Amino acid sequence: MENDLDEIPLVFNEQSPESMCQSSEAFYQAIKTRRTVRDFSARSFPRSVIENALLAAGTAPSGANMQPWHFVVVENPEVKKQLREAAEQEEREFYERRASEEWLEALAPLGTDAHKPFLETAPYLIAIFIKKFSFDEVGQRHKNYYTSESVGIATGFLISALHQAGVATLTHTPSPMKFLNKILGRPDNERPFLLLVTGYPQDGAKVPNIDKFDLSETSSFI
Ligand code: IYR
Repeated sequence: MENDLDEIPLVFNEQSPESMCQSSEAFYQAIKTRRTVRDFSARSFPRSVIENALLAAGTAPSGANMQPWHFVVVENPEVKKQLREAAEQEEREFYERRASEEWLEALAPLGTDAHKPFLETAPYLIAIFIKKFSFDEVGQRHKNYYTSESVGIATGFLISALHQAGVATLTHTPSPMKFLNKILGRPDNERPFLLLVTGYPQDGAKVPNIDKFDLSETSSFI
């Protein structure tokens, strides 16, 4: 019986094994230079860089191709100020009351505190939302699947795309983040996932002297 699947030929760039080894090494060398930056310059860059990175993020695989993400790019200084004020209020609660001793100890090497000046300094903030469900063109509500996994993958694509375009990022997670819906006017079916701070690092920016696990610690081959 003929099915009605609408299919097109796959476009796949096969490489020789030698080229695969080189490409994988080159990508590793490039991505390992990405560092989370907390001191941003106020210098800006073309919005098309952000748009291209968002297009790249939107190519991520997602549960049933529901693409359960929404990105709000904030450039407006007044809105950034509101976000900073709301985030710092939550962060003060976190550092002074909510966080356990164990959590504060884990954060100590990063030197973070409740001050988030980068939310006003950095040229673009990207608020990323998870859509637990969506509405189609006729307003019919439908469920999305594997939403955290999907948005996590898309965010990984976004961070990688920005990095290779020369944009530094900070994955900021004020908690709770409900204020993002309010300030950015997003509906209730969207849950804040992450606030991605993007820009150039401040001249002379420093980062914590920390390293990543070895392959033998993160992976096993059977
Ligand atoms: N959201 C707080 C605390 C914080 C938590 C983790 I886990 C980090 O890796 C970094 C910070 C803040 O932004 O300061």
